[in-house]
Amino acid sequence: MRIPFSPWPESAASEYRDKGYWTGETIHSLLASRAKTTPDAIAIVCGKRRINYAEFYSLVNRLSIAFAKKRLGPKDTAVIHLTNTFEFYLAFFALLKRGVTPVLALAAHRYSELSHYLSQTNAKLLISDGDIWGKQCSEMMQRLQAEHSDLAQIVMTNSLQDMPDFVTDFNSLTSEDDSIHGDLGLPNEVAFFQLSGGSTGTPKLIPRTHDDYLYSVRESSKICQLNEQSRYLCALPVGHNFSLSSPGALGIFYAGGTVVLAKDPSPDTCFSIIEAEKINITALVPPVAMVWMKSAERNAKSLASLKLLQVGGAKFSQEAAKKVEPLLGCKLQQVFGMAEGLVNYTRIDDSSEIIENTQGRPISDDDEILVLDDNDEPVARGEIGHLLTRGPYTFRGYFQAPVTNSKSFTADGFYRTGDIVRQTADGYLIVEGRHKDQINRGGEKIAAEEIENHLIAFDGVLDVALVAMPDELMGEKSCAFLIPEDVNIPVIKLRQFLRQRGLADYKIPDRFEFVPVFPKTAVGKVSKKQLRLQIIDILKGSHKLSL
Ligand code: OOB
Repeated sequence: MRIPFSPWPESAASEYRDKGYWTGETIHSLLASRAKTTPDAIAIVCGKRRINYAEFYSLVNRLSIAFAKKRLGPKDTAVIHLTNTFEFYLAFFALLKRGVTPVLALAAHRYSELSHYLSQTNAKLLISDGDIWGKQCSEMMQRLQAEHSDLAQIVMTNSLQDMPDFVTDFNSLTSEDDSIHGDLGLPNEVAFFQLSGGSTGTPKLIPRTHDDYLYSVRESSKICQLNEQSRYLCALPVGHNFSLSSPGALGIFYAGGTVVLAKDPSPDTCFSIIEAEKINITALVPPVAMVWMKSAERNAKSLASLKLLQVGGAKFSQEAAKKVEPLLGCKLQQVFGMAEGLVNYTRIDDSSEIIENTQGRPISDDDEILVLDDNDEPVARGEIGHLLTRGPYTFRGYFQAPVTNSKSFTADGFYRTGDIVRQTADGYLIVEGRHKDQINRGGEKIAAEEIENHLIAFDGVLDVALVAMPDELMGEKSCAFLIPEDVNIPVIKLRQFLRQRGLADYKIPDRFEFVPVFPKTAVGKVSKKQLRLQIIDILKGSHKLSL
């Protein structure tokens, strides 16, 4: 094993192979076959650049050789921290080809998150782009390099032209170079790390193998009926599981379609791209879908080419779901997925009843679904319970996290998703809530414990609890309840403190409340349920503000 991971038991693995789910191919092989079958078709549009499959694959090969020359290879890891640019896919495929394992950081991540991924994986390479860091960029990069002795190289790039040192000229390759120009990815080993939304103090890494990921990509591509005419707008962050594989960019590459990148998901940015590029499919999180629906009332004609809008990442209300087709003129598909594996889709031909009221059903007949009560006993079909799952593309353990793993899995390998669901008679899931201690801020996940650990380090804070508060647009925002040592602390100082610690912006609490004590449960733990009710009361104005 090059990168240690929890494998599927051999009996399950051979079943998945026998059934043709795991084909023994690598993720980058899908690009290699497209470069052969449809070399001239446009794979990616990024700003003014249009890259066809042949060029794309040739650049991937060149960059993979450049990685080899930098002595990067199997057993090495690299952190990719890029905005929505062509370079993301280029770096991703080139690393896979070289057998180097990328960690797909989100562009919103900052020092705190990056530092954590670097320590966990001893990554030798960090690929970032200057734009997202603004002025503090070089300072933070220097700090990361100083603190991580394995980190030999940081590549800052916005375009290929900025990385001449890295992309060797194909024509000047020697026979020695040829010998390092192999395909080093192994189908049944870890291809890359996805990130968990998490509920623990530190972000967790999810190892995904070529075999398991590729299966989910192929099936997702079929479920969404993608083909060479599919034109996908990637408006959500490129590295997120939704936009990468559900069916996302990889599903599009598999089908031979075109991925068009948007730098942000706002209607201002996206509507003109949709019109100009004749986009027919895209994926959004619920708050963005709501904003699009508002804008479309004035601007519907630019969306004429759009056939399918996928919405997922957080619960999409039934009322909003009903409005998609009338306002945007396209079909809705609900997607309930997770970086850990399981992805559910409403199917394109499903009734509007199902599309509007459910979050879909699993990709695979072999996705095993359990809905259990608090004592791990199955509930009756249609009743609410904890969702557990196991299957051909659901992982079997977080990277080097034995304590979390012992809590996150049953003895027979079912993953405890932390979601509360109901399953309909025909196997569709309806998400009813969440058991895990996480805030879902319009699709962006915040692990309460991670933020609490930061805030408790602030001088003058005695205790802290982070909870979700309802928000009309985002679904949820975060509220930090603090017990101060003596006097209330200026909120601006708390925010500054968290920023200085290098936390991603979306994780900084939207609101702070100071209280003398926390409500407790019967067993004496902080009652987050009570705190959530307290903040709802405060928002309704029935409580005096404590600020
Ligand atoms: C996607 O992946 P993650 O890893 O950012 O977050 C997973 C969690 C789920 O466990 C659930 O709590 C929530 O996000 N979630 C939804 C949902 N889709 C995700 N909750 C309610 N309704 C939905 N439709 O978010 C993700 C990965 C692949 C495809 C789509 C979303």
